[in-house]
Amino acid sequence: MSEEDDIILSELDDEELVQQMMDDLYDGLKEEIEEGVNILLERGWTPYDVLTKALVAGMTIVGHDFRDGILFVPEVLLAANAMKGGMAILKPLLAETGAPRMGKMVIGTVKGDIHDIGKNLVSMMMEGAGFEVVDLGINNAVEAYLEALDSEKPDILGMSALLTTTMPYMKVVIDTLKEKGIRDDYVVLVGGAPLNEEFGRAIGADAYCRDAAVAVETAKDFMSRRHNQMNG
Ligand code: B12
Repeated sequence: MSEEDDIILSELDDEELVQQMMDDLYDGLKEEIEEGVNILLERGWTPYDVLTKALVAGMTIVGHDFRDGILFVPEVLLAANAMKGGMAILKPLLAETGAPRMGKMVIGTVKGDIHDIGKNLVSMMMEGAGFEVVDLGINNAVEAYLEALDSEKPDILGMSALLTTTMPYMKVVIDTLKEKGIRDDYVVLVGGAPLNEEFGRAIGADAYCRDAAVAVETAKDFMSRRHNQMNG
């Protein structure tokens, strides 16, 4: 490689570095992403800003080109892998705010769906806000949710779906909770790119959350309402 091609990440200013990180995420370069994350943190960026302004912003570009048929599954997997490398560095930092214990959440991606980046982000942000999170991973059938609700006794159930073909499964889970007479024991939050508020209402969720920050705010809101109810 010639010298001109060799980009030294630490010599770029913030704006150039973020731009380069978006390119590196696009190219699935995990080590470069990890290095970029560390440089931004050393420069005093908050973990949340690194997450949203570099990683999530970069993944949005990947998403557009995947949709438009410019990128394909193998490339997107590499990008996702690079993103996870960066997220692994940020996770302990987002969780170490020492926030008081807010409540407990069980979260999982629904059956047939293996997308987990958004779910993982929600888990990280919830932990950072003081929630205890039990992550069931991907491809969860209704039985897996029921088992976890029974054994973990959370306040909140979170479900994630990224495919229009898997999002209806959330209704299967909620309907099963209704049948068993336990629907109102939990605050049910749903999320994922193809969902919207109307869908959340239609399937009987308590709320649809557009992103991880909204998920945290919504969860806090419900917890304080629950708390007031118990005291009132
Ligand atoms: C990365 C990716 C993949 C990776 C997943 C890697 C992984 N470990 O997750 C791989 C390559 C494996 C993949 C596979 C497939 N994918 Co894909 N994928 C994506 C992509 C590009 C990005 C998703 C992502 O990570 N976004 C970044 C995160 C941060 O955002 P997010 O997931 O939306 O999460 C945020 C919010 O939605 C919300 N949220 C999410 N979950 C939850 C849960 C709760 C409780 C709450 C409160 C909030 C919340 O908060 C999150 C953080 O802010 C999207 C494009 C897109 N626009 O979404 C396509 C996309 C979702 N995939 C798509 C498709 C079609 C597929 C495949 C079917 C492709 C194929 N032909 O094989 C397979 C399906 C596999 C399966 N059975 O699940 C389509 C779906 C189209 C549709 N209408 O259904 C999309 C939209 C791309 C497109 N436009 O064509 N994919």
